[in-house]
Amino acid sequence: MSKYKGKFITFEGSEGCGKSTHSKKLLAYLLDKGLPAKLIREPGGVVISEKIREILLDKTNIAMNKECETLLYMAARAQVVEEVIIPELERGTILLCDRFLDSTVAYQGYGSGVSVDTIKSIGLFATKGIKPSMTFFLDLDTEEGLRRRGSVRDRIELRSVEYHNRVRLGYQDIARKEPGRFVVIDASRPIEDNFEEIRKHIEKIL
Ligand code: T5A
Repeated sequence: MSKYKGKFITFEGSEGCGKSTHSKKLLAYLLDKGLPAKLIREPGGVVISEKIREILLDKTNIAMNKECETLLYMAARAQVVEEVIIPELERGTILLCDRFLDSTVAYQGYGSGVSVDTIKSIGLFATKGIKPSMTFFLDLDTEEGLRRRGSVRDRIELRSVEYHNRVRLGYQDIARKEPGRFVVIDASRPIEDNFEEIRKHIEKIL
C-alpha cells in the first residue's frame, strides 16, 4: 500500500510505440472527468531535467559512454522526483509519466549491457523508492515503431534495430517479472482499441 494519496501511472515501451499518444489521451480523459491529473515526461518534466534531456538526445554527443548516459538519465530523474513527483503524489494527483526507471533498465540495461542490479540500486537512490502504481507497456514490433517515428531521429533512436530489439525483449522480461504492476498492451492495434483497454484498467484503480 502506497504512503501517497495520489496515483503514479507510467507508460513504457520502445520507440514509436504510442506512449505519448496514449498518455495525452488519458490525461484529457481524466481531466474531462474532473479528476486532478497531470502529465510529465522523462527525461524532463522540470527545467534542470529538460536541460539534461538536451544533452542526452543530442546526436552530436557520440562520445558519451554508457555509464555517463545511465547517470544522466538518473540525474534527470532525481530532480523531477523531488520537484514534481513527490509533491504531486502527496497532493493526491493522478500523475502520468511518459517513461520512468523501467526505461533505464530496458535501454541502458538490456540494450547497452549496464548491470541491471547497478541500475536498480542507483535507481533507488534517484527515485527515493517511488514505484508506479501501474505501468502500461505498449509492446510493438521494433521496426514498425521506428517507421511510425519517422526519419527525424535523436541520439538513441539512431541506434541499430538489434539494439532496439534488445530493449523490446528487455521490457517483455521486466513485465513478466512484475505482472501485478504491468499491463501489457498489444500496440499494433488501432489507437482507439489500445486506449479503450488502457481506460478500462485505469477505471479499476480510480
Ligand atoms: N531513454 C529514456 C533511455 O534510454 N533511458 C531512460 O531512462 C529514459 C527515460 C527519449 C529517449 O530516451 C531514451 C528512450 C528514448 O529514445 P523521446 O523523444 O521522449 O526520447 O522518445 P520516446 O519516448 O520514444 O517517444 P516517441 O515519440 O519516439 O514514441 P512514443 O511516444 O511511444 O510514440 P507516439 O505516441 O509519439 O507515436 C508515434 C507515432 O505513431 C502514431 C502516432 O500518431 C505518432 O505519429 N501512432 C500510431 N499509429 C498507428 N497505430 C497506432 N496504434 C499508433 N499509436 C501511435
